[in-house]
Amino acid sequence: MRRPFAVAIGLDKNGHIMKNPLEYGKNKGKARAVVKRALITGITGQDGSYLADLLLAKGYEVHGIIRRASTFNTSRIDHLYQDAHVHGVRLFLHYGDLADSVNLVKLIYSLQPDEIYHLGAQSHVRVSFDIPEYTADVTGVGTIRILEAIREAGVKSRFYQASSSEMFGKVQEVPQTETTPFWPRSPYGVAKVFSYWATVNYRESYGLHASNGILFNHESPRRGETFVTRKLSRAVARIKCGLEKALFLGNLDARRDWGYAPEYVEGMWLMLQQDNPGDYVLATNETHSVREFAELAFGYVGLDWKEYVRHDERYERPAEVDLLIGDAAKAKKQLDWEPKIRFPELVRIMVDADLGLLKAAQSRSGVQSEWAA
Ligand code: NAP
Ligand code: G4F
Repeated sequence: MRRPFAVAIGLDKNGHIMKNPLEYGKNKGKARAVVKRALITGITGQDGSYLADLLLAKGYEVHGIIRRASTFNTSRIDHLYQDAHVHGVRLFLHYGDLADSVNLVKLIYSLQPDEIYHLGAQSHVRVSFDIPEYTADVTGVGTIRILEAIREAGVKSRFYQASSSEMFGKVQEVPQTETTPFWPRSPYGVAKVFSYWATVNYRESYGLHASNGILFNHESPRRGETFVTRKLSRAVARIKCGLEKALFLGNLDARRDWGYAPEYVEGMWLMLQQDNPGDYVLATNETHSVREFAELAFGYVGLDWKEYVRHDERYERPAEVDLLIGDAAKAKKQLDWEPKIRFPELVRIMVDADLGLLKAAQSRSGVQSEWAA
């Protein structure tokens, strides 16, 4: 399989960023105005990968910023790279980091994107208690770096900020809306509040078309393996196939408003298509506990969760967000956005996907289990 270094095709043969990637290869000389150009930070993450799928399907030229890593970190977008050779090159990846403002200014200046989707972040709440300063720098100050880069570069890019329901923290109102006051409960939540207000401030100060999506939890088979839903769906598959005997979790009482990620990236895109910028909650308006997720996921494969789930206090947080439930009425009214995939279907999608992955891996290695048979 082709690997990511070759994907950095926004760079010329000397490793310099090309001013206009459409000057590359068979695209040389073609006018750029034909397609919209988007830049995605966090393109290798869950949301970034679904957003790239969506924008490419809409005909966009898509640029993504990836971090240099000693291991491959593009597994969620490898399928797009392969498609690129069939349908023409419309996906360009560039090395960069949210801690590196010079690189961000250079990229934004040279690319002149029509739309910037800022999804990159240290996004794990529990981990943010272990690395609070790093989280503040990347998840918080990283947003100001992008906003300043837009100003420095003098571009007219529309800007999307990946704000979070974690900002509501110790909730002041149920359900939470765009006007509910914030009370963050983690370094991650604090950093996201900073980024939220930075986005509002640059909109008000400089007239940027800058919008906040206040997104409640959204999950998928591409969800990172250490978030609770994916941790559960993977463990259910592995236990069902006899590869594991137990799953260790933290607080089972926490309640979340869980939606399906591909639907949420559509909402991001809709926000940037509006004449005026704004802030929008995206949520399902349903709340379920971690325990309910476990019960449904194990039950789906005929197992009783109580026999397998154990407690480990390492997964508890110093301060917890006990209850999240969002009201997305504004998004419904102004964007015509509403979620279709509900909680039980989401659980089934995730468990089916992890069972499928495991079965495929087992058949590649010749191992059979009762489930795979
Ligand atoms: P994710 O899977 O954790 O992806 C995060 C992305 O940010 C990855 O591409 C990661 O790159 C990149 N990144 C991390 N540190 C970086 C740095 N220093 N410089 C450049 N890129 C960096 O997160 P997600 O679930 O897709 O969420 C996308 C965004 O929405 C995040 O900002 C998250 O905080 C926010 N959000 C998510 C949810 C949710 O339920 N998923 C809800 C509300 C808000 P690597 O692949 O190299 O690690
Ligand atoms: O899956 P989680 O780690 O997601 P969390 O903390 O809600 O954050 C996610 O959603 C936010 C939106 O509200 C995003 F902004 C953020 O970037 C991220 O995508 O934990 C969900 C709940 C928590 O209450 C946690 O305490 O599950 C509980 N939990 C119980 N056991 C666990 C575990 N969480 C994890 N990660 N691992 C456990 O073993």
